[in-house]
Amino acid sequence: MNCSAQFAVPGAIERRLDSHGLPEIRLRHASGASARILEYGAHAVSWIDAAGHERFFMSRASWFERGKPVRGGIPVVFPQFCDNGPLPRHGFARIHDWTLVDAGTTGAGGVFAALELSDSAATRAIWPHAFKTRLQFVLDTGFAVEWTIANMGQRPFVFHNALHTYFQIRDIRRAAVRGLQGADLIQADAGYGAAGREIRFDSEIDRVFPGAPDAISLVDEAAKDGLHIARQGMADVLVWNPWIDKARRMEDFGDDEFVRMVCVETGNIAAAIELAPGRAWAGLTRYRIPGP
Ligand code: TA6
Repeated sequence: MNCSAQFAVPGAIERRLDSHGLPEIRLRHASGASARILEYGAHAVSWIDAAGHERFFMSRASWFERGKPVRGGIPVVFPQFCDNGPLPRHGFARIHDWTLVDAGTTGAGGVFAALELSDSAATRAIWPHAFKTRLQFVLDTGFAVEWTIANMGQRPFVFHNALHTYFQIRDIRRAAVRGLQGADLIQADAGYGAAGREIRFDSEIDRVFPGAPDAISLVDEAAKDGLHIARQGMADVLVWNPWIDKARRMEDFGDDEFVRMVCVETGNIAAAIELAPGRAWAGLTRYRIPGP
């Protein structure tokens, strides 16, 4: 069922209700790749690459109801990261309805959808600033997220933001994140250290790598697979896996699901961004499957 034909492009862009009754945008690329983005939270819930592999993890126990975050895909974190402030954890952007404002094909043959969220009485009640933020999802042989945040008010404000991306992998115990060497290390549950050549997993990890190199990669040895992550304007990387105990404590996450996922997040996590009135921040993250 099409909620609206306004942005429909036959075979490439479709707007419909998902199986939970939430409006979603479906993108299809000539390569065979596809993606689905919920208008709720501007939440990308699926990216299937040209070879037919689902790249995003989605918990089988995830909620799909307004007021609760979706557990998988790309939760949009803004204007607060985690519990570092008075707002709902990870801010309010992921639990608000965004508006589809544009969709179509790019000059390079990609397919895109753009969604926006602006301040409202509900957001101003908890965060007294006028803003407009836009996420543009671009599907081609990879998947990119282009993000702008504008201060529409008369006073400066500061924010943290991140793409809290859940990747599906075969086995966390045979996975690694490479390219973080040289970055400092802020371990949520321990002290500081310098990241080595690669991050491997044998327990819960919840680590921020401030100022990490712009190009990193996720290696999924068990599946002989992986992907590259490049970013601009997003200073930090965070790597998270809940492991056994935390997985058991999460109501919207299966006890065994920690084995098949890892979050490699990109954003401005360690340090806040300050925006003067009338100014805007722009950044992007691009996910790419290594070529044959
Ligand atoms: O990004 C890592 C983290 O901050 C972890 O500490 C964990 O809380 C995770 O986010 C998930 O947060 P959520 O609010 O989505 O359950």
